[in-house]
Amino acid sequence: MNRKGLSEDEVFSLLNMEIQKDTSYDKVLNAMCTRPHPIAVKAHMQFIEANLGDFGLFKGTKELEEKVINILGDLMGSPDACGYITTGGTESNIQALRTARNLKRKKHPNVVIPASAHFSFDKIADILGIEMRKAQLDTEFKVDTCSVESLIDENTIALVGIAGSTEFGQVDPINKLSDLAMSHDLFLHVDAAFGGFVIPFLDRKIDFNFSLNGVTSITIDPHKMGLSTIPAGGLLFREEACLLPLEVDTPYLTIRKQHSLTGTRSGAAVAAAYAVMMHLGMEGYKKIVDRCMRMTHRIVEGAKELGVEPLVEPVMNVAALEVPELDAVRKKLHEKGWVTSITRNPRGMRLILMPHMTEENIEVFLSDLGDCIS
Ligand code: 0PR
Repeated sequence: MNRKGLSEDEVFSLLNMEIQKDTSYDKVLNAMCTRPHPIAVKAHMQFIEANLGDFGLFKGTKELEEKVINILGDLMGSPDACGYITTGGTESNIQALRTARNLKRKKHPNVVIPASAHFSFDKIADILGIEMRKAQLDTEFKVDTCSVESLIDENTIALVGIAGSTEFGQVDPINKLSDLAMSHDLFLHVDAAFGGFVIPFLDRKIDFNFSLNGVTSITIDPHKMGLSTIPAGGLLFREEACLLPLEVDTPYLTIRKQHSLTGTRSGAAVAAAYAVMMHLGMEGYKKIVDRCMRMTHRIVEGAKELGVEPLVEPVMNVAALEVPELDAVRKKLHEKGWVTSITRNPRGMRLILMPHMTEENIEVFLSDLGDCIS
């Protein structure tokens, strides 16, 4: 640390130098985060001091968190759902499976997850000492429920389904997983970190949430398609009893108990999530999702015109394309400023059409893609 403090101007000139190295979202097609809505940013700044780690001091912010959980629960098919605002999908997934592990009390617990599960489940295996059994996918990259069933044994504590997979934006057959979970008396966690703010607004109706009786917990992230500020993840449980295994005593705080993984916790992100959800409402999110889906279909159609086929017809705002000489094409696109990413199996180009993308830029991208593959 420097011995003498710098002036505000000096500090900001240092910050301004660094922020220029960050990528602006304009040509970013690999991210599941986006520019937060201006109202979320304003609310975040207003609540910048609020620490929900000791929510007895921040009663208003705590009330906002309860309202956010009610709104998310309502969106996920159960206004009575309970939970809390986490730092993101990773923490929500950890905490959901921690509950399952603590409730089921197996010596060598395992969880059956789709092969398409996010890498946060590899972290969970390590942290919680749970074996992750990866079930195969079908030809559309949804989990194959026969493969799931074949992996269940007496040490299985939970199943996981993905509603909006990271690589393909695919939705697993949650209704079938729900039946399996109920018939085997298992916990069913649905990772809708990305899909939670998309699927309810699609024209095609897909069952994936608490409306299915076997679903016990859901991850749904305001800081992805919810357009809120980072860090805002959502963890929802169908029943209050699922929160109990997460409880610890907090003797020297203004509160008696805490359920969160982190101690100190951003109240600003909670206020931001509340503000943007109240501002946009169902109609606002529907418009955003409609626009992202239009851009997704346009990119797939435009790619087809160039002879590039999709690996699967998009369900959500994720396009996966079978691009020849993928690495070379991605490198050339990167030289033109485009940030793309990949699907692993099969290998393809993965493009996520987030709200920061524009219809005009999609046309520029398609023209650049044409140049790069020819
Ligand atoms: N579950 C699913 C289905 C996800 O897609 C992700 C993240 C997570 C859980 C974990 O969420 P957190 O990152 O909030 O803990 N999916 C993206 C990914 O890892 C996140 C992302 C966001 C990637 C912005 C890039 C980026 O620029 O690919």
